[in-house]
Amino acid sequence: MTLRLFAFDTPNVRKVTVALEEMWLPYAVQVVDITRGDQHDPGFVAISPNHKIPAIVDEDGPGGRPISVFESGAILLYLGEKTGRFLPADLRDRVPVLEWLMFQMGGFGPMPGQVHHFAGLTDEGDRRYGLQRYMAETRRLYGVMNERLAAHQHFAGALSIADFAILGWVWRHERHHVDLADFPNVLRWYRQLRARPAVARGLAVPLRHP
Ligand SMILES: N[C@@H](CCC(=O)N[C@@H](CS)C(=O)NCC(=O)O)C(=O)O
Repeated sequence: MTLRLFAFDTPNVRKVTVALEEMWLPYAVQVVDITRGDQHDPGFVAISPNHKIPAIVDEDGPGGRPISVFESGAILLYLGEKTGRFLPADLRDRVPVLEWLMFQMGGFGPMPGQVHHFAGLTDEGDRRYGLQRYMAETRRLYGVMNERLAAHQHFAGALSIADFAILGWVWRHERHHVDLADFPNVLRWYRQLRARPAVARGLAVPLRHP
């Protein structure tokens, strides 16, 4: 197996497992249990200097030499380049993929991630303010996605790494308290992606120690 994925069961990792399955790339999972602090292991930090999953090591990198990649957006772009799939070669077609990928990386990930954090607090004052702020922004982002998908089957032309990136977080909509029935175009898109066998495999691959 030439490609190792350093992973735990989280939205940013699920983007990558879905992409790997859709691209038919063989890979081995190395669990990094972030609840135990494995992300601070010096061996892992050497490939992921921000102490976060996901990261990959591809023994069969450019020029046949190994390469490591951290940050899920960079990993998706790398895999798209490597396989020539789900990332258009034509610049005009690639721009919307980059736009929606950056939309996810900069907003629709950090914002619902804050909802996950504040929803877990016990102090009611802290909890209320955080949830009010980040749930409003998360719902606004769902509104933007719903608008986009009103006139588009996918986020950026044909199915792309931008869809996989966004899927990783929509997959956790219940945890950030969003009812997809409020965003019918997102619901339609989500159901369509979940019906794909490779997506189902990517969302089911075990990412925790047994
Ligand atoms: N921007 C990064 C975010 C990665 C990230 O936040 N990973 C979380 C899990 S989803 C993590 O490793 N958390 C462990 C920690 O913060 O200590 C990416 O998209 O790869």
